[in-house]
Amino acid sequence: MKRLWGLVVFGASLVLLTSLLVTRAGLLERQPLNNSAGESDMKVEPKYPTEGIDPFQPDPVVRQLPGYELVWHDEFNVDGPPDPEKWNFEHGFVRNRELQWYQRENAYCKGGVLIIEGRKERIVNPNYDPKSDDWRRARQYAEYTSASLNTWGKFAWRLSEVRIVARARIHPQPGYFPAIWTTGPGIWPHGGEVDIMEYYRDRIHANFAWGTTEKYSPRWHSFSKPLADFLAKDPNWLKKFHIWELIGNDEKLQILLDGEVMNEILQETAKNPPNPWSTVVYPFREKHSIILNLAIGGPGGDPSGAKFPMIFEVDYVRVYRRISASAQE
Ligand SMILES: [Ca+2]
Repeated sequence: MKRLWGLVVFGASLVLLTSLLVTRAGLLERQPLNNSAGESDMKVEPKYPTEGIDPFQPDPVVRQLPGYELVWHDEFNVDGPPDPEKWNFEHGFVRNRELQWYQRENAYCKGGVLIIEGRKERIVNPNYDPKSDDWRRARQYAEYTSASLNTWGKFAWRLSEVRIVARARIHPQPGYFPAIWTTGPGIWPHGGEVDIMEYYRDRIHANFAWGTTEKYSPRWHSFSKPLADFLAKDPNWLKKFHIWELIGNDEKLQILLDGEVMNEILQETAKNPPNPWSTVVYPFREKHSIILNLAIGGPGGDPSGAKFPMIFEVDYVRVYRRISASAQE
């Protein structure tokens, strides 16, 4: 039974992985749609509590949220490798013609945070085939390594019911492309993708993607803001941890950074049209898994002028589920 479950999980992961392999390349071509942030009257929920927290240090206190129950979290507070019960690790060349070779040893917990480390180190590609049309095989070497963790096949949550809270600190460099994101069931992008946080090329991005009538061709609802805007308000911004959130319900989803709405969308807008590949209609009412990664190159640009190691720090990921009004009665 256990083996069977393992096969199911492996199969599901493979399907997801395959779809992701093919399709995150869409990042390179996407154009921002209209940004509705700040233009609608969507009400922001109470700000995630941060009273008394040192912004420069990890926050070890797991917060309770009124109206929510904490259903899953990783505090990354035990030094050593990330918990394999919670996380899968991607391996090798994966998406977007990025430069890094993913390997699990580039992710480790230390001092209360998950550290994903981008290194300049040469890896011989065991799948190398100079005649291959597949970029993952056509490269003889990787010149960089990094790590990518996900909960595919292990944990997933219905985005219309949860508030995902992640505290992280970024350390920009040329070519630096960290992300906190989610994907839903089945073929991408019809299962949906939420980029709760991405950073590349001097901007912080917050995006939603879902399906169209064309295979592997997403509709994006994108927003990005120059890092300079944050630095203008707070010169120490990059030295601090920040809180990224995804808050969903049956009507809408919002991506927040330190309580500010970065991007938002109505469920009714993010609706897949009828298509041959997926029965999912509302991808953001489905169960999504979480991915944490640090890519190098690809949309992040040329890392040749970067200082290594590159570091992406995650203090915690907490998933809260809304206690519905009927459950409270
Ligand atoms: Ca922590």
